[in-house]
Amino acid sequence: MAYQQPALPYPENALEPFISARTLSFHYGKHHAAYITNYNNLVAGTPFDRLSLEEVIALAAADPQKIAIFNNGAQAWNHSFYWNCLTPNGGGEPSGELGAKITQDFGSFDKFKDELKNAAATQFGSGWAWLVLEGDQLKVVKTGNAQTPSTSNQKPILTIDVWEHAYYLDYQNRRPDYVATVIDNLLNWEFAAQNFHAAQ
Ligand code: MN3
Repeated sequence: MAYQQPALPYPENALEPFISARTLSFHYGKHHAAYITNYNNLVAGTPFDRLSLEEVIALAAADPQKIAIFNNGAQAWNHSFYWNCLTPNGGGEPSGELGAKITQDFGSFDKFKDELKNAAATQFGSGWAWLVLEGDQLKVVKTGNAQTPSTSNQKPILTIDVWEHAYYLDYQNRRPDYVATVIDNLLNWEFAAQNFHAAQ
């Protein structure tokens, strides 16, 4: 079955002034859409066609001959997840069980933010910075290119896309400014809390 691109959970201009409508237009409308088109073309007529995107990602990750399917499929999934990690009037600090677990595992919310910023800044080249649950521990990890935490037995809670196409129109080379702005103004802690609850 073809994977359908999920609708953006907000209008393209909803994240301004932090992420422009122009960036979202290219990022959602061109980059994400192209990964999905490529993925659907690659799996069409193969046994993967009958599996879910998540099932295909897990199988393709273990087979070097399926690298193109993995790259396009994982990028399709990573972006669908990323759109939900952002929300207008986001940012702030999570409360409830996720807020308490972040304090327990990182020492404080500020220490968690520093780790996330550091992971995003030090991911060399294209990739992603993540908050994940591994076992019963929250961790900050970074992945290169299309890599996604589910293939490392980590459950994604939150992510920030640090490919240049995510920020270059708005921030040019200033990736740390984009990451700090996203953390302070756009992170969707309600979505993260749902992921954390479901991951346990
Ligand atoms: Mn991207």
